[in-house]
Amino acid sequence: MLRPTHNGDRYELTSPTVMPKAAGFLWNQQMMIQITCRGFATAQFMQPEPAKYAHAPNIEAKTFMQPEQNYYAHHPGRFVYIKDEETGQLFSAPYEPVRSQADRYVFSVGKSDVAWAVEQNGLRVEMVMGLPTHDVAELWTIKLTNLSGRPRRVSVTPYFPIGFMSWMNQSAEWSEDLVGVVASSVTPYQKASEYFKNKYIKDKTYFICETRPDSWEANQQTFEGEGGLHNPSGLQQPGLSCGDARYETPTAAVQYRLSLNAGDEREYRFMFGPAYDEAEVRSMRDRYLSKAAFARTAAEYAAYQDRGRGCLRIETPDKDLDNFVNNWLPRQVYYHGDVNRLTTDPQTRNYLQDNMGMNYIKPDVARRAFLTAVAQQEANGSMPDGILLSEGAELKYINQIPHTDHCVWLPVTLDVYLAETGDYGLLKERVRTPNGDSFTVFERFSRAMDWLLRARDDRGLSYIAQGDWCDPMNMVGYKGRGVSGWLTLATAYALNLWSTVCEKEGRPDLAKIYSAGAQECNDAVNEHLWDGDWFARGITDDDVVFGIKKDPEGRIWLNPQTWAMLSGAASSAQIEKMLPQVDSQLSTPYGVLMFAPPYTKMREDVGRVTQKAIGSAENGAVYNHAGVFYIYSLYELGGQQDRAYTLLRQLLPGPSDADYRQRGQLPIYIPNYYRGAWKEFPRTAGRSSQLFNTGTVSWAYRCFVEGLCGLRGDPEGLVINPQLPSSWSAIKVTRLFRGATFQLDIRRADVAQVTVKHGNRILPEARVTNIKEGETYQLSVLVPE
Ligand code: CEZ
Repeated sequence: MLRPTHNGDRYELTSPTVMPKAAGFLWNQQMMIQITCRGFATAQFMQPEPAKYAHAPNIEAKTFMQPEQNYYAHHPGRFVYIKDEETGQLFSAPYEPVRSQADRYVFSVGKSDVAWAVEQNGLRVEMVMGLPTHDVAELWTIKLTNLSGRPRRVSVTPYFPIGFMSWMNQSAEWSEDLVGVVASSVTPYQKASEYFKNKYIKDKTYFICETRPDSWEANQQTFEGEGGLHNPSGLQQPGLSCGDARYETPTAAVQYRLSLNAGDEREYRFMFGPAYDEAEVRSMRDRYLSKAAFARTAAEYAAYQDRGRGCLRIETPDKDLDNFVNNWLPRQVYYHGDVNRLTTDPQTRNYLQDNMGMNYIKPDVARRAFLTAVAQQEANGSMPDGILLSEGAELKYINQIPHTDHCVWLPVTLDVYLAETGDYGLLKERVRTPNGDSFTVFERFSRAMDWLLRARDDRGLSYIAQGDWCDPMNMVGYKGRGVSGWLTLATAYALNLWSTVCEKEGRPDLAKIYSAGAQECNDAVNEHLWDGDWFARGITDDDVVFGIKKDPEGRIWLNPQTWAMLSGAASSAQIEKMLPQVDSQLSTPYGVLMFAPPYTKMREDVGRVTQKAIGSAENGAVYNHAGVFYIYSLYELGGQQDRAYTLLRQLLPGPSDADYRQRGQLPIYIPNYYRGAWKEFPRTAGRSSQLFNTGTVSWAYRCFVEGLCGLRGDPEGLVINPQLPSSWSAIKVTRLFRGATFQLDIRRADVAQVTVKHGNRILPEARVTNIKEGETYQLSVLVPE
């Protein structure tokens, strides 16, 4: 049903129905497309705000990328109808809209293209979609082969619906000159000022053909007619009717009528995308629409993807895990660092964490991101809710709601930058903000820490305002008094990390202030929020402690336990109590729950998180971002390699067929959540959100690099401390670090501590210093049994 192929470069799924939402995705810095095994697609491009060139058939809401999107017959997609013109038999590839069962079906997701091969009725259809590296367009190859061993008369009809473009103005017509359908629209607006903003945006959608078709249709209704998409009226004629759309819903359908001898094949190329005007379509056509240009573009795009390979290769007893870590996880990390989730105002915490992952791929990008972020620091030292990335960008959606955790992420993510690069020079850079103040990065971080210390109540607990890491926890503190236990602990962790940097930078005075601040936070949490076996989540505006034993819903939350371990608030006696509680109350076969039990009704002193569907998203799902914080904290704690590995493995679907079916997702990315409510609703538990935007991935990669493989940088070198699960006796690792290559053979042995041999020499400690760029280090590492 599902298997990795081509050395891990691709995943193949052999059914369009067992995991109907299974999808692949491609992106470049201007666009993203997610396409399912059945041919449904969601694409967006930046101009500079996210926009679409293929729309739903009705007016769509503008929103951020959503989990668990639903697909329906008229959902935008990329399809081709194949009709036997002698018998009238009709099918479509990849599967929609006709939905007839193929004799052979393969959905093949690669890193740099998505492809299908579908055989039915003696014909094979192969479809491949690629993207250019720098432009917005889809490049499609559709190939038909006659397998039936006899001559055939068939029609081939690519159908690329364009959908409802605009209530102000939409139309489409055939362009003889461009050899394709060009649809035009005016993005709806009302304010005169919007006119000037929209004036140069790409309001056209084109579908152009390398080979001139015999007929075409640009009008959705004419094409579909009374037959419906399963059997469009347009396909019951001797040819399409070559119609246009005049303030009617546009579509792009083109038809080739063929007589094929046994074994004959035909190959067609198409482009689909947005444009400002016809001249732009023309230039796109000239640049890309030929066999040679497709091949060149595919090679360039593959090279672009290859630049996101990451810094780690592993060979472990778990081959599926190796495949994911070596091929797909760094790709997802790269995607986040490369495009910032295709928004012009990423949430500050997302921006910093996405760039945290980029440290393992392109640290110079992460470095610039720190400078961009602190250049938007407020005069009082706090960080804004979102970081503006383009001229004219505005804070939107959740970024208009005050969240108080953003400063925390500065030292937390800097920690990885410094560990990877050792570049403390970054701290000396001077950065000016629009409000006119000018400080070094070091000073800015200190000011952010000072703000965190101030933003606490007289108990020493951090105010939550309308949310912390948990976006929809918006009513714990909306009256101005409520506090977050998690944030207080995260503040302590951030202060401790920053204190270490201050020490290293020759500022023991500041180091002392921040570590004393951290201690104060930890003490406050222990005094007010320890509930006997675990830490509470917070205290509401009306002084109600929540996330405690007596709560029937939202009784135990994962984040406070995790961060109490990271911050040092939890003593070993407390940890011994907490971990079994997490195991028994929060673990599921699909990973660890963000909290339990889920809320079944609104709690007005907690907020809209309690109104989300039971077991979905933040309402008690296996919310992987929270899960991976926990995994990281287990590796940090040490001695927890089995708990950590089990959970790390659960981030990823598989390897059993039953698990793939239940989650419904290919193991090529980690989604933001799997449904929770494992006890309440086992039928839907484990179901993937299919949303590959998530802060999980940078932490997951970090857990593999620094935790499982135990290869973390320090100012002078690389520290080696692998934490293999007890069922493994050996692994092999290749790690790129500061320009050098480390090849490690790691095995268990009868040693008291980690022992590293370089050549014939046993190193005095499990650490390599004086690393030389360009060098390859072959190390054999022994870890205690
Ligand atoms: O958003 C994520 C945020 O991008 O939720 C995380 C948060 O830490 C991330 O920064 C946990 O709350 O309800 C909402 O408004 C939220 O926006 C979430 O739905 C969630 C989105 O699903 C992710 O795109």
